[in-house]
Amino acid sequence: MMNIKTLLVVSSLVLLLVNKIAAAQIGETLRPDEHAPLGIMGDHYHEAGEVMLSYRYMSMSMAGNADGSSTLSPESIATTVPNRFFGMPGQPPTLRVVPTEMTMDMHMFGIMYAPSNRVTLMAMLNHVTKEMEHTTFMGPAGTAVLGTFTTESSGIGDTSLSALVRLREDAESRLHLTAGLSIPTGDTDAADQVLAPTGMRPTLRLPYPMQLGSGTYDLLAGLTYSRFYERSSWGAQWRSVLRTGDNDEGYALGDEHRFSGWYSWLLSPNLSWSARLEWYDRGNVDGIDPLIVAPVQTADPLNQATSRLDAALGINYARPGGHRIAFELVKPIHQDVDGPQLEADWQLAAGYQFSF
Ligand SMILES: [Cu+2]
Repeated sequence: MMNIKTLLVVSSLVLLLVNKIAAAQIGETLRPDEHAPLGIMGDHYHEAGEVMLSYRYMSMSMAGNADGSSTLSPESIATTVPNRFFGMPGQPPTLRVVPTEMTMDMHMFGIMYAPSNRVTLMAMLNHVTKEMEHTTFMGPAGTAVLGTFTTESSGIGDTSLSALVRLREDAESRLHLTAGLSIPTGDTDAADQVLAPTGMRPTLRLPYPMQLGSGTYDLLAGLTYSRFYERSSWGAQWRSVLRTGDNDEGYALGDEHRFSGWYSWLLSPNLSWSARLEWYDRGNVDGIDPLIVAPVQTADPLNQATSRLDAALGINYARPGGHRIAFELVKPIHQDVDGPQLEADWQLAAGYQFSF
């Protein structure tokens, strides 16, 4: 038999929980645009004691090659672009393997918890699948196609831990800082079978864009501002990923910087839509992995930098009880790549968030 003291403790705990859930269920209607468009990470913080669980699916697609802002055909790459490994055994003078398409699918799981009103902690885990299609040209010269092949890598990506620090808040605006660390839980030694210009099918370490993680501890920094009106809002965010040192393979990926601005309109108290512009910049790979050697542009550390202006349209939906659903579609409007390099084509994100 439970004694009266235990019964009292248990029943008050149950009451507390019921009360918390009921409060969340009734809760004041959430503004859908209180969260930025879905492509923005770490866009909001929480009140002390709040927890948020989130799932986000992102699909990215790249197609066609360019150098700078001008497009390049596979034939011109295969016959005119020098292979940096020429002179090593079996390496042709030009890039005889040309990537034509790439897709990346990502499942991201996040948890946010606010130990105080000033600080919200955020952890993000993700699973990534990358696929790249290639055309292999026959032998060391000419435009005869030997065949096509696809490489794939799949697994856990890098894990991030961040703190979001509230700097200023009033009835209409918010400003917060993000500081975090990305932990190299993603592989940097993924391998797959390729079709070489000789017709052989060796299994090789995959080039830089196909690896799952950076292999380095990366610093995450950002600043986010949001301003709210009765039926609309806007915001701006700067976010950077800064690499520290080199990874076990002997290189560091380029730093990444993003500047984003958005405007959201309420369609109803539950639904908003948004338009967003983002400028994205990534540097070249610093150093080289001695096991990444192939007559393909992606194996060159100096063919990785890119600058891009993206435009995005999104929808946010929020309902009482702490549930949120959001979508965003991103399309590049200008790109400048250190080429030859595949160009970004489009990106789609869909997400669900639950806070209590
Ligand atoms: Cu949150």
